[in-house]
Parts: sequence; C-alpha cells; structure tokens
Amino acid sequence: PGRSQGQPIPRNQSKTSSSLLVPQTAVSQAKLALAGGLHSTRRNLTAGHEQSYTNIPKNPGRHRVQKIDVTLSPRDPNAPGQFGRPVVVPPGKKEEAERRWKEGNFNVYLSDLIPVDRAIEDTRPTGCAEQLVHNDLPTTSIIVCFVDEVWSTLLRSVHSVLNRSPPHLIKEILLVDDFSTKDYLKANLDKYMSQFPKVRILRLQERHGLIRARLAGAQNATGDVLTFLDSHVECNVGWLEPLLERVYLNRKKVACPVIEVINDKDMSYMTVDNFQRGVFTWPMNFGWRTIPPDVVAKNGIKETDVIRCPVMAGGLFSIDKSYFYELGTYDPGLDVWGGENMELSFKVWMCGGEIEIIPCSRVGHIFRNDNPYSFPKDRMKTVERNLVRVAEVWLDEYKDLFYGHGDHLIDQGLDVGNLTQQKELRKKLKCKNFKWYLDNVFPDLKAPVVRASGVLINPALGKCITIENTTAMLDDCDGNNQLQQFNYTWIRLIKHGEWCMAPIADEGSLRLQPCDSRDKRLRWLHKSTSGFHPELVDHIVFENYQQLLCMEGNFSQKTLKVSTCNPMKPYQKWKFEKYHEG
Ligand code: UD2
Ligand code: MN
Repeated sequence: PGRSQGQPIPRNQSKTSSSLLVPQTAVSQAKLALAGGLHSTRRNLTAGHEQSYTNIPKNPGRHRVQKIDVTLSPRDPNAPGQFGRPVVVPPGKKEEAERRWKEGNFNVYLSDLIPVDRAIEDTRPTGCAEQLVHNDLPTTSIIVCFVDEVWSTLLRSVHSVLNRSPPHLIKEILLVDDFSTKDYLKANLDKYMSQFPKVRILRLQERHGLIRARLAGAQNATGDVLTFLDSHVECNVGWLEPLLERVYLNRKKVACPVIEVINDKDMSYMTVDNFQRGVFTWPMNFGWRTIPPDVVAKNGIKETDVIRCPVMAGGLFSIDKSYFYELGTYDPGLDVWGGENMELSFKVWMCGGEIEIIPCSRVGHIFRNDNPYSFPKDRMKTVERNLVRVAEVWLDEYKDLFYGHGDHLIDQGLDVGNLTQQKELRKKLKCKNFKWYLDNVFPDLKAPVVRASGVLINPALGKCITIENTTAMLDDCDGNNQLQQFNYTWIRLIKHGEWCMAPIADEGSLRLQPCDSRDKRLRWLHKSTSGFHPELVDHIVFENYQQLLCMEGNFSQKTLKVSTCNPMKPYQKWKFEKYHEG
C-alpha cells in the first residue's frame, strides 16, 4: 500500500499531472471504463431518489438548506488565505516554513498565518441552495479524532463546524485525543474549547489508533447520528443538512460529503471535478474515479445527483448511530490507520446498507504525502495486517486477487489475530457475498477469480498437459478433455479441479496433490522476461517458487519433468489457453 491515500482530482488542474497522487486521470479513466461498457446503467451510479422518497417518515415538513455561515463578512477580509485564496510564504520566512513542514507534513507555517475562521468559497453546484430538507432532521455528534494535530488546523476544523452548521443539529463536538504528546494540546486545548459549550474533549490514556479512537468517540456520543471528520478539515456552507437528510430518509444510508482539497503547499481551498466515486484497485488500494462524461450525458446525471459509492474514502461520513452498532461498528482488531474504510464499505453494502457521496455537501481536507505521526509498529505491516483481516472476512473466493497483487506478507508469518467474531458477525447479519457486491455495486471492477485457465500448451512441442492417474503427462491438445483443464490462480497455484500441480523432487516428475495455499512448493511463477502478458508466450516459463526449477516437456516421450531453468530451452515454455485481465 502507498504511504497515504490519494486525493480527488482538483478542478482546473492539468489532467495529466502525476503529482496529484491520483492513479488515473479523468480522461484516461473515461476510456477505460467505456471499454468495459459497464457504466451504462444509471442504477449503478446514482441513488434512486424515487425509491427513497416513497417511505418518508412522520413529518413531511421541509425547508431549504440553511445558508449558515458566520464567516461571510470576515473580521479581516485582507487576511492571508481569506476566502480560500492561496498564500505565499514571505521572503525571509522560507526556511522557517520548510522547517515546520514536518510538524504536519503540510505548510504549517502558512496554516498558522491564516485565520482559524477564514471564509471559503461556496463551491456547491447550482441547485444545492434550493434543495429541501426535512424540518425534523436527527441530531448528530461530530467526532474528530486526532493525534498531535497542528494547533491551527485543529481549531479551523472545529470553527468550520460551529460556523457553518445549524446549531440545533449539533448535539456535541467530540474531540478524541488519541494520546497526543504535544504540549500545546495538553496545556491549551481545554481552555480554548471551554468557550464552546458543545465541544467536549475525550483524552485516551494510551494510543488507540484512529479506528479504536473513533469507537471510543462513538461510545461517548449522545446524538442520533455519528458524523466523523478528520482533524484538518474545513466544512463548507450547508454541508451538514444534506448528509443528515440522507440518513433521515433511510437509516441504512451512509452519507459522505464531497471531499475537496486544501492545498498542502499554499493552503488554498480547491474544488474538485464533479462525478467522482470512491473505488479501489487490487490489492485494495483506495482511489477516485470520475464517471466518464458521455456516461453522465447519456444517463442525464446532474451535478447535484447523489452518487452511489463502492467504497468510502474513510474519514468523513455520517451514519445512524444505532445502525453503526447494528453493523458491529468497525472490526476493533484493526490497528492505527488504514483498511477500515474498506471494511465498513463492504460491511455496509453487503449487509443491506448503501454508501453515497452527496454533491451538495462539501468539506475541504488537507491531503498529505505521508502520515505526520509515528506508528507504534511498522507502518507497512500494520496496514497490510488490517487489509488481510478485511480480505479474510469479506472477500470470499476473491481474496486471492488481494494476495496475488500484494506482497504476501502473510507468508512471512504475519499474525493477523483472531477473526472468529468478525466471521460470526457476517453470518449473524446474513450479509450477501462478495460476488453480489461486485455484480451490483462495483460491476466495473476487473475481478476474475483466476488469472488464466483452459489447456496448458507447450507451443514448441504442440502438446498439452494432461492428467493420467495423478501424474502430469503430455498429449495432443483437446479443449474438450476435462483432464487437460487447469486454472492458474492469483496465488500462483496450477489447479486441476481441487488438486494442485506439485514437483516431485527426487523423481523430477510432476504430480497432483491436495492444494494448500501456504505450501510454497505448489506455487509456480509464470515468468517472462518482460512482464506477464499472454502475447509474450515465447518468454514464459513456469518456475517453481521454492525450488527454482522449471516445468519442461520431453520431445520424444509423453512425459514432463522439472529441471534447472534455462531461458534458451523452448520445451520449458508454456502458455495457457485464456488469460484474464485483473
Ligand atoms: C484517509 C482518511 C482517514 C482514514 C484513513 C485510512 C479521509 C479524508 N481521510 O487518510 O480518515 O480513513 O484514510 O485509515 O478520508 N489519527 C488518530 N490516531 C492515529 C492515527 C490517526 O487519531 O493513530 C487521526 C488523525 O489525526 C486524523 C485522522 O485520524 O485526524 C485520520 O488520519 P490521517 O489524516 O492521517 O488519514 P488520511 O487523511 O491520510
Ligand atoms: Mn486526513
């Protein structure tokens, strides 16, 4: 996994810029998605308003979203960063600014320079201000977890909530201090926040990590809905009501604002491209994808339409508190940071809920290239371990795609802890399987359960592998012969039904054995000198992972053997009938 999570595509930025941490630009992704042709149903992309509005609860009275923003006539309109404008570090302060960068992995010097209650531009699409929400929306507890957050950004987050939300909807703002070490947070925070009766500070006595810190916040929350925020955000005008409205319409909806970009270098508030969804690529890397423009046009999708979201970014969302508990909250076995957004997303979708991005709700967030705080254990291992927990509980037969694209840390004895409770929970909630999720929520994800399949041919010999008793032999190719059918899995097993191809070292022969996903002897690297690609058949060999021996056919007999790999030997080159893109 990368060192941090990518940001959505800011508007008016070069679409080909690679500095945005966005794996795919809007343009190239449009081509990709169209090639798949899977985007054509409106149902998969936007929420059905029709459906939601049919079960409107009790009081149908509605009003326009309130435009509450006490920063609109700022005390100092000329202050740096006012109205979300970019700020330049004054000459002579460059060194100081550079030095202070690492306090938060963004321009901390500039953050301290701009007002904690600055105004920002109202970036909502046209039409949002006219939308109606119910008069009797539920109240919410805002939960902000932080560890050693920069003073000015923490304050700006809190001010933006207080200044731009209808007061009666905010039950409380819970600041959960995840065992920060910075003195200013210990000495000054209580005093500063005491001017706001709704703000409560919860101090954890040991480092919980953001996942368990959120759970501690939830335990202490008294509002109907939980709204989670990161500690370096700026909520925009009218951000809250549209989120609560979705939860009100259906308590199983999890509502996310559009996450906008607070530039880490100049602290400007940048709006983002419309129509972005949260998705993931293997091995479960979160990312943003824009719905292609012609799909938007063809389906008549409006800028204000709620977007169905396969996975949430993680940090900012509203969820009905009782529903959150019904779902068993987060897996409390997840540590520190990472993967919890996948877990909750799969859980919500597969167990009867929905995740939506609400374009009329917008919150800015500082995306950073690296976590500014330390991890109690190795960072990569922590994230990998979290993801393995998610994969084992939720991915079913698709988990091999995760392992096959990843680093196989699980092979190196990674202890992921006990998963019984999580698996029990999934059963108890009668959740749907991962295939259902792929078919219904994220049909454009490429997820073939095997990497290659069909007959396994040696092009130089013109022969295929066949099974006699349990021994692998060569024979004339026959695609209809069951004994010649193999699957090549993402974790590099060559499977014939439930049996796996194994080298028998002393004989040098090849035989089927019961599969064991941990047995490295059963793994075959389908190697080519220039990467894995079916067209490169001339270069492809099957090299045994453990013994570094290659599969080789015999010219005069029908036999197969394993022998020392030699890229010059054509009888060591193999090709599957079909390769599946994933
Ligand atoms: C994103 C999410 C973040 C979380 C993470 C994956 C957004 C905007 N942000 O990464 O919320 O879902 O992906 O796990 O969607 N924190 C603690 N204790 C810790 C570590 C972090 O309290 O041990 C706090 C931290 O101060 C911050 C929040 O948790 O307020 C999220 O951490 P981050 O900002 O480093 O995560 P981010 O935005 O890179
Ligand atoms: Mn963050």
